[in-house]
Amino acid sequence: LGRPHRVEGVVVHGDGRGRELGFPTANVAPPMYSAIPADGVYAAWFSILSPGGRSALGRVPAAVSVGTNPTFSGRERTVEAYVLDKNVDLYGQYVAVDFVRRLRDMRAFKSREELVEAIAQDVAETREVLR
Ligand code: FMN
Repeated sequence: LGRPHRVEGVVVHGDGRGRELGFPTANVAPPMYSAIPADGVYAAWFSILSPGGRSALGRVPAAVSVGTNPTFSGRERTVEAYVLDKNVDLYGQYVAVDFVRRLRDMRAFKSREELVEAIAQDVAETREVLR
């Protein structure tokens, strides 16, 4: 494409599990007919498109999960961004996710601990990729 694929949407409330896992995510609800990348984990650039939001955050790295959260037997396919190093309330903001690189498949882990370990690794890789 010559540029990263972008998915835009409003940040909505998820199951609230992410905070508990130590990796709170912004659940992005894209409009109908959006082209969502295949299930997996990605390094991406995250930005706020709402008026005034852009200056508040700029473009920041994010580790993004696309899938049904099989570890928790989820059914709904979600696009969830863990925004690195920023602890800001993103609910209701119109945001953009620019997918830079696919890191791995979405997996059903045997325990939360294994999932948390994998996400920590994803975050480290995201840092490397977007440095
Ligand atoms: N969930 C899985 O079931 N399998 C995965 O491999 C997986 N990888 C993830 C990688 C990253 C970088 C992130 C941020 C999340 C990943 N998740 C994965 C999703 C978590 O299960 C999800 O963020 C958590 O359950 C919180 O969901 P909630 O926002 O609906 O509360």
